[in-house]
Amino acid sequence: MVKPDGVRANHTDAIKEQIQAASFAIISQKWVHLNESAAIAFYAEHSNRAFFPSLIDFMTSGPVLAMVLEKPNAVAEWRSLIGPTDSQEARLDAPDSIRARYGRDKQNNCVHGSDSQEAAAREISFFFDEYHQSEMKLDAKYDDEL
Ligand code: DGI
Repeated sequence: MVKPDGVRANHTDAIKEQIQAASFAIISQKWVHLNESAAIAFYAEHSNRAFFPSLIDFMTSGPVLAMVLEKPNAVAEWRSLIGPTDSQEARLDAPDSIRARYGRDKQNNCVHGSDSQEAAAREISFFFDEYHQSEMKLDAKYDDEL
């Protein structure tokens, strides 16, 4: 997922170029504007953390681009391409990573990546199953760019 900060700063095309250069196939993609209940559901595992309210504000602040990426060992390969959670740490440890290049800090880190096969299955279903669509405001205004 390209998060609201990455979309706002127009990094989506550069990120897609990095995705393709790393030999991922983009299987599906969709613009979505998460509402509060959708953002809370997506990050439910962090609901007790002090940063949660700020994370929800951030994740609902604008549209995101959700994508299904395919490649052997895709979960680990994508996590490696995006770099550490904290963009400042990423600039030190993984300077070519997406978060190092386009993120700002721990929260405004530009992209999301599922952290396991199970999370990937759950998150793909979250964004792409019709059942969940009523949870989110779809952002159709960018659709002709896909
Ligand atoms: O899987 P990641 O996105 O790399 O990291 P995560 O699952 O630990 O955290 C999910 C998101 O929550 C992360 O991308 C940004 C936010 N977050 C994590 N730790 C902090 C944080 N936000 C703030 N403001 N402060 C944190 O310490």
